[in-house]
Amino acid sequence: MGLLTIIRKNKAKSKEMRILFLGLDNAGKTTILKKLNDEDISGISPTLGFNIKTFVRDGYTLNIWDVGGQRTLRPYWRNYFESTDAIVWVVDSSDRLRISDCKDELRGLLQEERLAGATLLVFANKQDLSGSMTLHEIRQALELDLVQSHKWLIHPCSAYTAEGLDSGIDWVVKQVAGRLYWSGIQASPVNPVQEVNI
Ligand SMILES: Nc1nc2c(ncn2[C@@H]2O[C@H](COP(=O)(O)OP(=O)(O)OP(=O)(O)O)[C@@H](O)[C@H]2O)c(=O)[nH]1
Ligand SMILES: [Mg+2]
Repeated sequence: MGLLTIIRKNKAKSKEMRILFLGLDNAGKTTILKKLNDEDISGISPTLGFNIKTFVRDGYTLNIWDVGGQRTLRPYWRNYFESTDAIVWVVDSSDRLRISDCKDELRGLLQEERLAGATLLVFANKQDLSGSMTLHEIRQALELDLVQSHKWLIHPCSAYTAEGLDSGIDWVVKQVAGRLYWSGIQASPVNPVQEVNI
């Protein structure tokens, strides 16, 4: 029995997925997760370590790791890479000043060997703010069209209004489930970018 088959079988038993929420500080990672869990989103402080949240979606257990994004904490991100099935990269769409930093950090992440097979969702958060960057602007600024190493999608959302959150997570679950649990799944084209306007 091949290693991949063993991994698939073990994962299939538990139907678990490990999802890593990363992005610059203030992007809205913790707020998104609290909103998804119907928790109060007022008074959230910067994450200094990490939070873990567990959700059940479509019969899959999602173990989500939300790691603080402050510059001094970023060297510790690598401690969370092992066995990651998907990365959710959260972007503050109103933060034009740091979009270049955001690109550099994402680029570094995508070069990590331990994240090689992971699906990538880019959440363009804070779309409720007027003047926030459009999906097209963020896609260009992050140079997403150059990303061939990971299956990716950029998706607009707002943790305040909840728009786009469920549909983004649903895409992640579908992609990971397709890769890990459905045997004989038909391969879909690389990087089928869908843009959903909210
Ligand atoms: N307008 C608006 N503000 C948001 C949204 N999501 C988060 N915020 C605000 O952005 C700030 C940062 O949110 P956090 O969830 O703490 O950001 P984070 O990415 O977890 O930050 P770190 O833990 O430092 O990495 C908070 O003041 C939130 O209220 C959103 O969709 N719209
Ligand atoms: Mg946080």
